[in-house]
Amino acid sequence: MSGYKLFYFPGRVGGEKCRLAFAAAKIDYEDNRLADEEWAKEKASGRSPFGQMPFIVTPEGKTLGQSVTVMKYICKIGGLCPANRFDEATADMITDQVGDLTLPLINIYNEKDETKKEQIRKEFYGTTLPARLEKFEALLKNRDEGKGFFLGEKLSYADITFFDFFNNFHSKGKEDVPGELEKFPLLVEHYKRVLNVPEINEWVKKRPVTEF
Ligand SMILES: N[C@@H](CCC(=O)N[C@@H](CS)C(=O)NCC(=O)O)C(=O)O
Repeated sequence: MSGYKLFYFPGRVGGEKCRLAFAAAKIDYEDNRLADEEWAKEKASGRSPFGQMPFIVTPEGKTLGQSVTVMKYICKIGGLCPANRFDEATADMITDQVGDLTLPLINIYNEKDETKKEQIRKEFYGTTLPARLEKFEALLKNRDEGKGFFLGEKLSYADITFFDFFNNFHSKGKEDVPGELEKFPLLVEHYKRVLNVPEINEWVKKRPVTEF
């Protein structure tokens, strides 16, 4: 055990990109999956930096919150970060763009009015997402004709974030390629490439099966 501890609810949702990062970075950790009552106690202890999960406790006992920050930190210490500053900024750009795409998903989930829900869904899946995916595919093609990862030959946190968005929220944690990617052959191959990174594939196969 490396001494890292991750704290999140029992599902994938916002914690899974951290678990994927730990797997890809080959860093052992304690995958603490807290039930609501356990979280209430943990939250009351004040240990989580912002009173939210996911957060990690490092081997030195320091804490770090915010899922993207944790995911990037684990990738950086595991060597899954581009080597030059511009590529690192490009990985950040991709990660932030995926973050932007996650917001409409939350809006769709939270909307109680069925007509409005359908409107937001239609706008997102009919217009916004395909337009962004076209750009993601062009970015991928820019490197090695799209035969590798977003920043070249090596996996980085940009790939993990992009994969998690589709695997977590669209393929529901299963290994299937989500339909949303169908019209983007290079992104389909990229999804499979990330899924087939041995450490990621091992984790996807062995992780607890949860609905969300
Ligand atoms: N932007 C934050 C959001 C964190 C967040 O909203 N966490 C939720 C679970 S997904 C949470 O901790 N809810 C329980 C609470 O606030 O008590 C991140 O990505 O980590």
